[in-house]
Amino acid sequence: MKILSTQVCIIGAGPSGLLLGQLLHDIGIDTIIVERSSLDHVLSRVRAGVLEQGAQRTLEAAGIGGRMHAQGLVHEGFAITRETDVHRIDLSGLTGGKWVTVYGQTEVTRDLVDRRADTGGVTYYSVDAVEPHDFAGDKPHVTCRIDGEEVRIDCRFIAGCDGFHGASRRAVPEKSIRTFEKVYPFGWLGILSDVPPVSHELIYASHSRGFALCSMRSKSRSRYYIQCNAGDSVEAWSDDRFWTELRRRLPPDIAEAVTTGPSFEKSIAPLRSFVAEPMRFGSLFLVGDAAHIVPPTGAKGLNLAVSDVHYLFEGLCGHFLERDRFLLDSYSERALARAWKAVRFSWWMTTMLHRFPEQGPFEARILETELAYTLSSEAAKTALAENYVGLPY
Ligand code: RFL
Ligand code: PHB
Repeated sequence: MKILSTQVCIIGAGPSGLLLGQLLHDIGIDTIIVERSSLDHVLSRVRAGVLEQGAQRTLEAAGIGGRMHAQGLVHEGFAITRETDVHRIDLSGLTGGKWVTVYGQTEVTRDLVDRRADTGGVTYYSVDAVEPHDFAGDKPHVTCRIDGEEVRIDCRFIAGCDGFHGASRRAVPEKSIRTFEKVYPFGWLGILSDVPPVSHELIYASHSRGFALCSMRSKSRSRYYIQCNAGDSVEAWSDDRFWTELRRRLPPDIAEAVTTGPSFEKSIAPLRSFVAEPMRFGSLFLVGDAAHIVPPTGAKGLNLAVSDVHYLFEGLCGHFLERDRFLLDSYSERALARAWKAVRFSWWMTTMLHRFPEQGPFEARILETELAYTLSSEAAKTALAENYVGLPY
């Protein structure tokens, strides 16, 4: 067996793993990243689109602000439509000047991959059988298979950045972890198409036929989603069927303004809220989607992954550079406190804006009233805007 050694072994080269790896690498803390998928696969995944300012600052600190600032689109507000009405949420006006940036996760990942390559960080792709071991103590290791060869990576800490289906959380003994989960009875069918977005701001549409979202990746590339049944398959949704259904869920003047075209990506994402507690098990830390999942309605998943990385990076700096354990010891508590607030917000936005198949008439009226109240109250809109732009780290 080949033996490698590093200070922090990072499992997963999604945004959490690559970002943590870069921040540590830049201050001279040695890392090895092991990723199950190929580099091509990692670079082709289409996911999140909205970055909070706090997340942008952390990405800048990792040296990848350039393209994000040049190509990202600053959004100072978004619209919520309710059947035929349109209401603008003035994010900047309601939060004392804050905004979000629309810059795709695919681009963030590409920037991080390029920066790691430029700065000589080590990442192994297409790695099989990754498993963390002995993390109850302070000499953990990770075993895996790289190019068919069995490899053992000795390290001081393991960062489990391997997403919801990864190996890190699964390695934790059942008695040491508590999980909380809600699975929603619908999914999001999303498409990418090289057509100009219908509006320069995002539109979250609540409609009796179901939720829809008009988003974008650039001024010439649109990202649209519609709520679909949990069991739907992509094959059942031709482009024509998608565009027709999207338009039906938008107010007529907006529907008419939608430019349609062929989609080049189409996928269905299930919706789930999930939290694992704690986020630290001895020398193993869970980060990002490995520890928590939120439905995409609040645009929080990637942003939470970045705030986890921020807290863990501070903790690891304390440990390696200042011999101070406080921030590392409080990682789980700090990360969970912020994560639960985003879990609450994402659940609230999802519940308020979607149609639930099992909803009775009482719940339906309550949710209509929740939306009517939110759109008519400055206090409620302020709370919505404060959460949407991102709570402080
Ligand atoms: P990722 O991105 O899942 O990366 C985990 C990486 O680990 C690898 N891996 C393993 N590697 C080694 N060994 C194993 N056993 C492994 N198992 C897995 C995987 O291949 C992968 O490379 O988790 P990370 O880094 O924590 O990042 C989280 C974000 O990807 C996620 O939260 C967001 O995409 C969620 N999300 C959104 N977040 C936002 O902040 N704003 C949004 O607008 C937003 N929109 C979305 C979204 C997610 C969506 N989907 C597809 C669920 C829209 C959608 C449709
Ligand atoms: C996206 O552009 O993919 C996107 C935007 C806002 C959301 C979710 C996804 O709430």
